[in-house]
Amino acid sequence: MNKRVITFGTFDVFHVGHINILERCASLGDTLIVGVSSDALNFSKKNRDPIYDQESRLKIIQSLRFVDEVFIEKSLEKKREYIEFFKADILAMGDDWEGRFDQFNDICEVVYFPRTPSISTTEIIEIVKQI
Ligand code: C2G
Repeated sequence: MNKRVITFGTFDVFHVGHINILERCASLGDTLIVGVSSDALNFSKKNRDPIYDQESRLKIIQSLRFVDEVFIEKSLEKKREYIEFFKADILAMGDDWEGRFDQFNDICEVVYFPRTPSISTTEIIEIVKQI
């Protein structure tokens, strides 16, 4: 059976932590689907605009060889709809979201991977600001 894996993220200022999680997600199945947070969703979560706009972030994710399908995630509340629409067997996320998506266990397997230590978009922005 073709196993379909779905994951979500902003993936702003793309870095190796993003690659690691996407590679891990891809290793769980045959098809990897990635929901990229819209600019508006990102603003509502983080209270700032992303550095790269949603079309650029989508294009970067789409160009990765282990990513098969991409779409813009418009609302955090629509996870169940997205999982069903894309017929995902597995939802995988980094463990900063540990426990937050367990409610979807009734329609798919929910997996959390450890975050890559010592790298984040926020830290990169802070470092660049100081240069
Ligand atoms: N990540 C990671 N290691 C890092 C940084 C990020 O494993 N050092 C993972 C996160 O755990 C997440 C993914 O990379 O699974 C994307 O991270 P973000 O771009 O920060 O995404 P976020 O804003 O958490 O959006 O619906 C959920 C949201 O869209 C997730």
